[in-house]
Amino acid sequence: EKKIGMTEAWLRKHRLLHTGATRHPFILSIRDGTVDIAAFKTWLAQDYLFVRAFVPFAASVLIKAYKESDDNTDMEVILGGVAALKDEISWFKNEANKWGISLSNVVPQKPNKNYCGLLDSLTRPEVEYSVAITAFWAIEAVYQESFAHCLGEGSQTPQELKETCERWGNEGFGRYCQSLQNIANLHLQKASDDELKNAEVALLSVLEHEVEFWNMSCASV
Ligand code: HMH
Repeated sequence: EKKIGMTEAWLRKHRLLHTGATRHPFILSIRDGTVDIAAFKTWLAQDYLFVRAFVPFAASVLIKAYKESDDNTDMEVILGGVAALKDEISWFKNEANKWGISLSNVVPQKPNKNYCGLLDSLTRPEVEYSVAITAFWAIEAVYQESFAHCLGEGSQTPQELKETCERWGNEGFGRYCQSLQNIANLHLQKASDDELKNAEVALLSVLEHEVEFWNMSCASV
């Protein structure tokens, strides 16, 4: 029998917050087909800015993996994630075009600025690898779990939103998130009490900012 990892234990401990981030009314409205398209467009434009800010954070995690991990498959998993962000940015531009949104005029809203501020603080060299990889995994996993829910059994997701849901809800992205979680668990096993505290706080911050990000998208309509 396999002992559960630290990340699974934390998600159980903070179950309400985790559910709040992955089963938000915005996501539930996509899944049941009642989503307000204005909210979706706000989310799309704001998330484009978020993903741009996510790139330097991802790069900082890559640097930490290179320097601090004795297992070089860590770096390759993260490199795959970093490389995929180039395609993701192109996807956002193309999707915005389809919806008639001009990305050059988008102004980041407060919850987005706050979340990008968290990314920036986690980019600092003094942030331990175990803490950074925990946050990195959580950020990706919230989207994976949220959008996979929109594609699951009985979902009524509108056709024009299915591609968006597939982007994060597909099985390959699910396996990638699982790899990140395994890496995080391995490093948390070796972490000091202080690091563990910091990693748990980082996970909670990510979940809270994700809820605020969804709230922001809904509040725009
Ligand atoms: C707000 N969280 C937010 N945007 C994203 N694109 C992801 C997570 C996944 O990378």
